[in-house]
Amino acid sequence: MITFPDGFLWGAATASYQIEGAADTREQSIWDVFSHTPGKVADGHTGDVACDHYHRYREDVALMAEIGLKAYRFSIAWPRIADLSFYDRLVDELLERGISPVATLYHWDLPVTYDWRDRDTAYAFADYATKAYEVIGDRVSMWTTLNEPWVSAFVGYGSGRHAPGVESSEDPFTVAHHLLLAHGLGTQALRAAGASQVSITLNLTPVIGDESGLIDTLANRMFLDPVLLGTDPLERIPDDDLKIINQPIDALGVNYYTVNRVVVDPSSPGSPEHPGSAGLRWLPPEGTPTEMNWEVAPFGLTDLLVRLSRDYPGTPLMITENGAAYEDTVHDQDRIAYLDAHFRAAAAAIEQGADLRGYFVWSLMDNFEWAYGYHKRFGIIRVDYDTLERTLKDSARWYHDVILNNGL
Ligand code: IFM
Repeated sequence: MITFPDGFLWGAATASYQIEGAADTREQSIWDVFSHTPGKVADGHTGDVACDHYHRYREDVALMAEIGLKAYRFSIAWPRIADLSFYDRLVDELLERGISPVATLYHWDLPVTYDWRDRDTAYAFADYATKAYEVIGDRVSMWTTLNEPWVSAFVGYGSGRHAPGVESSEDPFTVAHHLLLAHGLGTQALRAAGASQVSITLNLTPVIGDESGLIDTLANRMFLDPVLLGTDPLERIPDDDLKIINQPIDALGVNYYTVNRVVVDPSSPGSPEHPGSAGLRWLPPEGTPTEMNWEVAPFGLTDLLVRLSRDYPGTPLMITENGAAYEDTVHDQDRIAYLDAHFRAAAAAIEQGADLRGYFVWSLMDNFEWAYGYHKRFGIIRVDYDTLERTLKDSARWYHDVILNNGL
């Protein structure tokens, strides 16, 4: 039997645009514009209705309680800034069921009036953080400033596969700088308002086969180092900003899905999401991949957590996302196998000294998977998109037992 430390925080995660719907009750975000632009999202899917969580949150919190979740990670839609009362109701409902609210301020649904290429957006983010804290700060256990700034910068403003759909090799660096600044200013704003627990979530992907270290810098270190060490491996961020970015934080959120396998190939143009990577070619996944065509690589999670504890000591770690898209069935043995292997990999990292405090499965329910629309299903709860009916998958029942036993 593998057991996890006492008080280990088992949870599940979602994000506002991916589940809430009720688009008519808020301002527009860049994802509303992007998804309504023909050809951007598979089959013209949008988040207008999504899982209608905005109206069905009570039912969803009841399902969380049935699974036995200790914590729920959700994101706040910045475009709801004029009226954040939905999160007030959600947080109360969670607490009534004994579930700790973990709130992310930015999971990609930027109000259309802003653009991350503008430095001012970072300051607007800090004002928004203050406002959000005023509404639910007294009841949130952990704040997360940003979710996966790499994706916002390099997929939103590099390859253009995500909103706002900008294709550029230079903008991602400006955007990454401003996002990091937003993290620093947002953390300062949350602290000034009274927050004791503040974190950031990074998507971190171990790289296999790149001796130069370039891809590790572009995928991982260019976010880790400024936040946790106050240094910039790319030497693009001015010192004054690095000081703001390098705020003490209480946890590092880690989103882990897979590894990057690359090989030197002088004829390769590289990847548009890793500017400067010409001469490197991405290899196909080894073994049977998930429906995202991502390699199932639990060893990468152990390596990553151990590396983080070694290179960035003193910051507790939380897995804020891990999970897999598989075919649409409630008998999801593939997902159980994926989670089982990754839970074991996390336990192995703890054995080796990693200070891992919690684990949030992605995702609580099937949802809008960005450019793939509703075609990729990550949920441990199935959503019928015709009726919006929810059904616990076998993985949710299996997870219930893991949580109950605090182990496998
Ligand atoms: O659905 C996304 C989520 O919004 C951010 N992390 C990765 C997930 C799966 O692609």
